[in-house]
Amino acid sequence: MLSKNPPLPDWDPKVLTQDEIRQFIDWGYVLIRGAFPADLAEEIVDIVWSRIEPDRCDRSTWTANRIGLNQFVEGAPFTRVYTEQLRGAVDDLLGAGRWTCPNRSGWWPLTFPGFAEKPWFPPELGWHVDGFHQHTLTAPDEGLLGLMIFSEIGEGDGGTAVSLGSHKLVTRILAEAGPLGLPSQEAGKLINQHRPENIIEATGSPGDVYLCHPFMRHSASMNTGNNVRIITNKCFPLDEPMNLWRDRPEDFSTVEYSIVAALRECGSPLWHPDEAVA
Ligand SMILES: O=C(O)CCC(=O)C(=O)O
Repeated sequence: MLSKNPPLPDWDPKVLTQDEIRQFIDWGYVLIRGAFPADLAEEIVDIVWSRIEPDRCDRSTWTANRIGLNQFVEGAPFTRVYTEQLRGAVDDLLGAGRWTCPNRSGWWPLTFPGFAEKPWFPPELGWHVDGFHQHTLTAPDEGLLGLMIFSEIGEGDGGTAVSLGSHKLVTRILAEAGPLGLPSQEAGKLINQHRPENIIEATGSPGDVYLCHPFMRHSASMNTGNNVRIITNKCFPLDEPMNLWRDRPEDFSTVEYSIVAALRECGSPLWHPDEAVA
């Protein structure tokens, strides 16, 4: 459910609707359907298959439930996924001119069918917030978590499990840690003292992109479907640390605003910028 108050700043989003921006602030994600063309996804999937050992056409070679292709796919055709629509949506969340469009993919976690049976259930373990950087409220390292979908993912097909609204818990934990924040492992331990709530599966079609809050808890899930689940997890870093102390509400990016809103909601104090080390 979307909250009604307080009213959003006087933003002029390029792609997202007011409801989508409100959803991002409340629940930490938006889903951009058809953010890039499905035939481009197919072209890139061919490249991914050519770089891994399992054979696309020979199921006997699918011997693990999960394979991570740690290589980036760089340059064209990959760069064509950053369509005007996708770039506009990222602008709406991070602020135009505050991030640089990447020229490559993220890593590729692939999950294979045949290792778990229906019914799908949410993972018990593996919940985390991305990034090995020092986690602070303003760190620029992970501006957005992008889950970019390259295969058809229905329910139970191994879509990333995402704990909606968890950016608020993580905001509180990082606020309590103070301006120096926490190393990623420490942050992970504190976050994992809480059970993940409001779990959804990141389902979708080739070309869909989930743009998630940088503090979003998520975890890999078992593929109980019939097809290989292919996504790239693409981080969209910021050019500079976030600024949570802007004078005019409309100057905040949506992500900055969501952090300030979460602090207000949980009653956590925001330290002074002079103390902040991002
Ligand atoms: O495989 C997935 O669905 C999630 C992967 C993940 O958690 C990550 O890349 O951080």
